[in-house]
Amino acid sequence: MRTQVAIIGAGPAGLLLSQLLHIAKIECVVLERQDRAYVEARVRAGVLEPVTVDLLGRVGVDARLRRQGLRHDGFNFAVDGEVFRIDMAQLTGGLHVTVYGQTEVTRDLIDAALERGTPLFFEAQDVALHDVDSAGPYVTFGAEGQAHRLDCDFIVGCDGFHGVSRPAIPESARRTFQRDYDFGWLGILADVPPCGEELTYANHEHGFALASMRSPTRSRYYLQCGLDEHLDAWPDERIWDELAVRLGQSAVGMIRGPSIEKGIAPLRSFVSEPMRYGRLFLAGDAAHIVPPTGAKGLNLAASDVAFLSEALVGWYRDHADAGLEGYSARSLSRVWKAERFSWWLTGLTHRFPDMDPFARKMQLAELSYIRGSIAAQTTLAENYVGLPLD
Ligand code: RFL
Ligand code: PHB
Repeated sequence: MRTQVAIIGAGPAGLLLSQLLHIAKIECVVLERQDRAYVEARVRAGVLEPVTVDLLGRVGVDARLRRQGLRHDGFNFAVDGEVFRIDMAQLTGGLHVTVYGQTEVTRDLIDAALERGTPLFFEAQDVALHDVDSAGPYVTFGAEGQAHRLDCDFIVGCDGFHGVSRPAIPESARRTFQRDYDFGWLGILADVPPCGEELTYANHEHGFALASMRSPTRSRYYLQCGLDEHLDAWPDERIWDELAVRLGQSAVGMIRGPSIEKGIAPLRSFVSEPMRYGRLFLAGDAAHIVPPTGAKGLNLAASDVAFLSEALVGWYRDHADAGLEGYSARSLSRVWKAERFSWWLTGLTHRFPDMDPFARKMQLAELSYIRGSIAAQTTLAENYVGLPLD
């Protein structure tokens, strides 16, 4: 087989890139290790920046998002149970985020890809990258019992943190920056109405909590928990009780119900530089991870592929390689700002194992300062709603 761009991974990054290339009439093939049902069922992010919504509109995959996405003009902080609101729209000149699950984004993009005839191989086995630093890179993989070789001009690694693309760059040619946190998030999904109209991020002496949602009838909640904790120790009733404590005022009237999904995810800050090696480009979680506190992971995957598709269009249409040369630096500039924001918001809202009473007072003072300062709220709001695609 031969194509122009081989895309590894059918998460948001790979799928959105395939559609951006499709409208630019650049051929691609997408190789995904998991089956379709698995990819569509993975519950992850839920908050889309305007930049991400615009990109989905640009590829014409926003009909359901426009109908079912929830417009959020603000969000709340709960500090030891007491609530105040950040009016994002007012602070940013009218911008807002959209609550629409990553599962829905993925489903919409897969439907569009299949409808438009984008070659998409699910259950691709043993995907391996070859000669990435030559002008003739190729990918080998197994599908439906057969071995395949896919020749291409470029390979894009959109295969997430545990994928095979980043390790295809020699260690001597990349540098990693990493911070692991000593806690995780226990997340639950339940078919009950959310406890408020907007999201609430809670800093409580027991630890962080977040009240989020997927729709007017489906709630998503998170609790900070220890990395060594097991789900067995967290029956639904204990989770609801703890949410009520940490969310305080904002959980008054919270409706409880059986969880339909439950899991613990570790928190990590990670960047691998550069995001290019020869004819191999990395995008999304393959190159960088943020802790979910700022809701930036999926949005960064989208901005990476926006930059990369622009660069590839420049290469194919105008035979210009300046875009490809500049891709890594351009993406990383936005990535590092989101890394900073996610790290800062994590530090502001979580309970750290080594936190002494002074450190806790510093968190409370900063939250109190934000509550009373339009300047501080503006900084927070412009980062939360997402920085522009420079
Ligand atoms: P993805 O979504 O991980 O997709 C990568 C795809 O590549 C496939 N793959 C391979 N395919 C072929 N060959 C291989 N060898 C392969 N190895 C892997 C995988 O099966 C998968 O389909 O990366 P992408 O596209 O860069 O998208 C990034 C986002 O998914 C990610 O940033 C966010 O979901 C992060 N994230 C969250 N972000 C938020 O903003 N809010 C959240 O609440 C939130 N929760 C989460 C998360 C990430 C999690 N992970 C990675 C474990 C919760 C979890 C559990
Ligand atoms: C979610 O709804 O899954 C969600 C929302 C906001 C975050 C993280 C996760 O910051």
